[in-house]
Amino acid sequence: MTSSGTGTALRVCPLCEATCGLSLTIDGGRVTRVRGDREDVFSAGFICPKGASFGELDADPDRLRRPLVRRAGRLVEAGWDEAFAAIAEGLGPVIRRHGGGAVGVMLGNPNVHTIAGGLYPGQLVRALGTRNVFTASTLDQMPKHVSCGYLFGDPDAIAVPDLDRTDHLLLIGANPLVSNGSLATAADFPGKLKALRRRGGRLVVIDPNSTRTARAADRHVAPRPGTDAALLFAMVHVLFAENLSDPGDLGRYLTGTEDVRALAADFTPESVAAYCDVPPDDIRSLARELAAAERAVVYGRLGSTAVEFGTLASWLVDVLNALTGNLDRPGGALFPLSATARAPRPPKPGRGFTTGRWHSRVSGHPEIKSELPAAALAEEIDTPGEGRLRGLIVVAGNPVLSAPDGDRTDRALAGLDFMVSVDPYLNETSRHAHVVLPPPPPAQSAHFDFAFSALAVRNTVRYSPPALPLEAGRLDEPEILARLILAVLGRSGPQERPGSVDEEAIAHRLGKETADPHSPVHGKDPGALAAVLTGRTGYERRLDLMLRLGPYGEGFGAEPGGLSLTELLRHPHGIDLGPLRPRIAEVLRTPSGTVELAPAPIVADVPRLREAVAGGAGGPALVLIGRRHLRSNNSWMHNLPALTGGSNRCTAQMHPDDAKRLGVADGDPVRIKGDGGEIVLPAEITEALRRGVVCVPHGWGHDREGTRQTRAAREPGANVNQLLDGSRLDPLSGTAVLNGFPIQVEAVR
Ligand SMILES: Nc1nc2c(c(=O)[nH]1)N[C@H]1C(S)=C(S)[C@@H](COP(=O)(O)OP(=O)(O)OC[C@H]3O[C@@H](n4cnc5c(=O)[nH]c(N)nc54)[C@H](O)[C@@H]3O)O[C@H]1N2
Ligand SMILES: Nc1nc2c(c(=O)[nH]1)N[C@H]1C(S)=C(S)[C@@H](COP(=O)(O)OP(=O)(O)OC[C@H]3O[C@@H](n4cnc5c(=O)[nH]c(N)nc54)[C@H](O)[C@@H]3O)O[C@H]1N2
Ligand code: SF4
Ligand SMILES: [Mo]
Repeated sequence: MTSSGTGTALRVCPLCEATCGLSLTIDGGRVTRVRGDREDVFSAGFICPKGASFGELDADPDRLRRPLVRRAGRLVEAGWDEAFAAIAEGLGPVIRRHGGGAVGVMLGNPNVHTIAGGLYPGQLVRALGTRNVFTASTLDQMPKHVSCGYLFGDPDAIAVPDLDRTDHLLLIGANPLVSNGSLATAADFPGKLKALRRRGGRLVVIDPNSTRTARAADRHVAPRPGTDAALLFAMVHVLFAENLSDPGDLGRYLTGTEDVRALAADFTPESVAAYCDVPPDDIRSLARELAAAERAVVYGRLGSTAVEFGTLASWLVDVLNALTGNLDRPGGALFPLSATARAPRPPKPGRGFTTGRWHSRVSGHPEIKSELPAAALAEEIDTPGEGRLRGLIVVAGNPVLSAPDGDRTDRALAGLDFMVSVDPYLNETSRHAHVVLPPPPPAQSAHFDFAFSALAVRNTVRYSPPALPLEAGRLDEPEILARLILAVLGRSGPQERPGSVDEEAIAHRLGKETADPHSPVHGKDPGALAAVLTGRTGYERRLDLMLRLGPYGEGFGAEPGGLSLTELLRHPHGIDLGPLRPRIAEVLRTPSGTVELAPAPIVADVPRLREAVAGGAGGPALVLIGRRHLRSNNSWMHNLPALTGGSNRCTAQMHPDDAKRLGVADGDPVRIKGDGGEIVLPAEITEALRRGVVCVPHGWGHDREGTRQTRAAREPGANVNQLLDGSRLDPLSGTAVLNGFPIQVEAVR
């Protein structure tokens, strides 16, 4: 670490789920070089081009340095006090007149990569008392939460592939050689896949695109997009039909197996072959190989979640793991245990997982994990009537580009009475805000992975203090969010300390812990415990509390030698907490205390799949899927010189046969039409794709007025989500169907 502005500093990378440890060279108060930290306990030196751009990200001249406040229609720079006063003045009347529920909260992806995003959004939502909460989860992994919620009773109990020990990895709709992995936090995915094959293991990929990962596999199966649930059901069918189902030790925790057998009875490989466009024998061998492997694991990602049958497919992934005895077994799928998780308590049946405690106003979508579908954000704002959203707080999100029908979202945001964006950039979304609050660049921020430590393929714990001191005139993001909470509560006076937000959270947790007979601090005085916490800031004290009370914690003296912030600071490269281990008994929170393999809400969705399968090959002629690029990050890293240009382009990839039929040559502009609108972009002809599939990346369309991302605007690309109107959702999870939706394509003459 450095206070003079010169030297090296260690910092975990916040730019994707791989959470690599970086070593930053700092010269004159700037990051001048970035390397992988070889001594990092988790990543051991791995780094990718995005991580290497960390310095550019810090130094981007378009990054906002001061808050922006709308004055006479224009966003102008302002001081922090002024900005929070403007928020109190702007949101206050909305809340007084229409209630806190008239203010929505939209939380974007980077919240899972920041300390601020891990600690404050819950308090912000409670301060507003709003049920209008939207996040990127319903554009992403919500189907997995829902299926795990029903199977295990806890939507956050997600088993991850034990990459270091498996012999057979079946990847469905995932491209970790580009994404660097997701819902499976593993630094150096490329190295781990190589190691798998070196030890004689097999990699099998199911993906309609012959991706970098698919090309590295032993076997690649390319089904029609959106049909995986049927394919997986047929694999389940084969396991039962050929007596290959053997849950092993897990058996005593399983209920509903016979129901699954009955459900799978008519999903024969022959019956789904036309629909999936996969030969029946291929489906049989996929199932047999999985069952035959000593230690195998099925893992599904975005191509299995943001699809028409996302929850069914996510469920079937774990059904396959359970039936083959690979769930909760080394080399299979295991539940991580992070250092800030609640320490395991004696097993007790839970209340189970439910959804629909409330519904969205316009389309009646059920609440899921206290969230409404991101695809419904625009209609909740622009549909007149009682309960309409009039205010919005967006933290680290760009729904104009990342959610369906960007034009509608764009117009809806323009019609809000008051909008706040916490964002480092003036982009397609934040340009509508009345106040923009910019967090500092990553090198000036501390880092702790609350989310990804709970999804990592090995248990470790790391904390990065800020590598550089805060520039003058900056607030760190925890303080920004704490002050935003105070502004919402109407507590903006000069006597109000943002630290009170942290102290309230600490008091709340200690109140609960001291009342819990299983807690190491049961019966102790919460005030005295709070006084023991260390940390320079409120968020550090909260982290200290979570570490002390976590599964590896020192328990305020109950477990000498255990974790605390002080102990963690002694290990700048992190602390290894060991490989994942079986722990299903402490995970289960279902009413039965078992893995409920055939949950009623999921069973009720199976007829919808049967109907689709009955349609056979008669689906739409052309469907669209997405892709990611190593040098891109959703909608927001297109402004960095190191990551732009070259092959990182927004094109419509299609098979040569489709191009020929359409009369399109490589590089020709094509018009793509969908339910929500149309876009024009260049065609890129490639044999990698299946026939009938067009592939366009998301996060592009940087051509709107009033943004400040100079480089991105020069090569704007087109917004693929304009093709969607927000009505195509996986019904059980409210997740937008971003892959496998029908389109029409024509050459632009
Ligand atoms: N068609 C299609 N659409 C997709 C997808 C797809 O595959 N296809 N993928 C979906 C997925 S998986 C996701 S997760 C979403 C992502 O969509 P969003 O959640 O909207 O996330 P990003 O595009 O990553 O935008 C992040 C915003 O956060 C800001 N930001 C960056 N760092 C910070 C920070 O430290 N603090 C704060 N406060 N702000 C920060 C950026 O400037 C940007 O405005 O997109 C989804 N949309
Ligand atoms: N470089 C880079 N890394 C990233 C991101 C980024 O934008 N850039 N985004 C991050 C985020 S927010 C996330 S959520 C993760 C996502 O991580 P991944 O899911 O690994 O990434 P994707 O590239 O979206 O992979 C989805 C794959 O599903 C395939 N697919 C599409 N439809 C179907 C289908 O119906 N069935 C099957 N079987 N496959 C299908 C696609 O062809 C694609 O290869 O990546 C993260 N990492
Ligand atoms: S793989 Fe992800 S975490 Fe690692 S350096 Fe690249 S962007 Fe950062
Ligand atoms: Mo995502």
